[in-house]
Amino acid sequence: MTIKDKILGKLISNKGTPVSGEKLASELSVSRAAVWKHIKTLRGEGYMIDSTTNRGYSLTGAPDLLAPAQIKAGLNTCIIGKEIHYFKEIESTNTKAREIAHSAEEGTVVIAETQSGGKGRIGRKWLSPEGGIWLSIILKPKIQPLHAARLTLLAGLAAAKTIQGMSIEAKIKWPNDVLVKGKKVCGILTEMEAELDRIDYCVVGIGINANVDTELFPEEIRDLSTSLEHELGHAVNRNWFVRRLLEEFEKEYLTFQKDGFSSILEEWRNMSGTIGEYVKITTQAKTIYGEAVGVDDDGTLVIETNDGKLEKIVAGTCEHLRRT
Ligand code: BT5
Repeated sequence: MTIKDKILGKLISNKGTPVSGEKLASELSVSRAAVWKHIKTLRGEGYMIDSTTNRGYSLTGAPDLLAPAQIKAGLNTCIIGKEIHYFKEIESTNTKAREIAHSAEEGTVVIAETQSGGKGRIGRKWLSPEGGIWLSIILKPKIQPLHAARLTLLAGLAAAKTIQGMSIEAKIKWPNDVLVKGKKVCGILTEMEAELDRIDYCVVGIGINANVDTELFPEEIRDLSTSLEHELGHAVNRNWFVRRLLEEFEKEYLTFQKDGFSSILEEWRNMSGTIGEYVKITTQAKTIYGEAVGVDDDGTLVIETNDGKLEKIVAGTCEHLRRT
């Protein structure tokens, strides 16, 4: 964390009560002039900071930014989000997370206000304008690489539960989308580096259309997507949402490591919008139509095809179709 973020953190935790420049300087081992310089920078970024002679600095207003100090104030986690790397703009938080993953602690988060090259699966693009939540979590799970898909389901469950917590009915579309009224509000991209029998790291990227105007999206995506702001009729407090999301994610992740995947999978099934749907599955090799009848222990989707055969789909794109 930079000195500037530390100063902001102290002002936030003081909840509007002034803290003296001298105290800040001695606690952070910098000069009072340096404290003053950082206060000026924070003001330039939109933080409203009063200064009163003899009493010090107090925070009276903050801009709607996902700055680490703002997220961390009140974040109740042990590993996820202990370290947060923040960018106003970045190509892709997943790409950045992969760059730093080897030396990063498990749970480190990369978050950005906008992404210029947000990534979807298999080379697809992810639109990431201002107002959204675009973040990646670095994980070092002690699981077999072939079980890594479970992390995508776990992340989808955490995102869906966080959205549901705002009284918005969220459903998970296999394998990695969260839908509201059939429209995509969140996408997940899990990437990993692994040996045959061991994961070096996984990066779980989560994109949420929080306060995003999806009407401005290109036509082919517009009607298939929605945002939390649109569903609620008002903007969401993104810092609050990120805290809840990281807390929910950590809860699921710790359960997964301690007790295995079965309870997560059961909750996932309960929130699944795919099971019971008539679907079109496109994999690298083929296209399959049928009813989604289940998801097995590894997150593999089971389809009953029109001729009654069961097909297991490990990876692919799923479309919910209406039965004719
Ligand atoms: C995904 O891929 O849904 C994974 C999205 C992951 C995004 C996060 S943001 C943080 C992290 N950093 C990254 O660079 N990525 C991750 P997929 O299932 O392939 O869906 C991609 C498709 O969703 C696109 O081809 C569009 O049709 C559609 N799409 C693109 N942007 C969207 C948006 N903002 N909201 C809804 N749909 C979108």
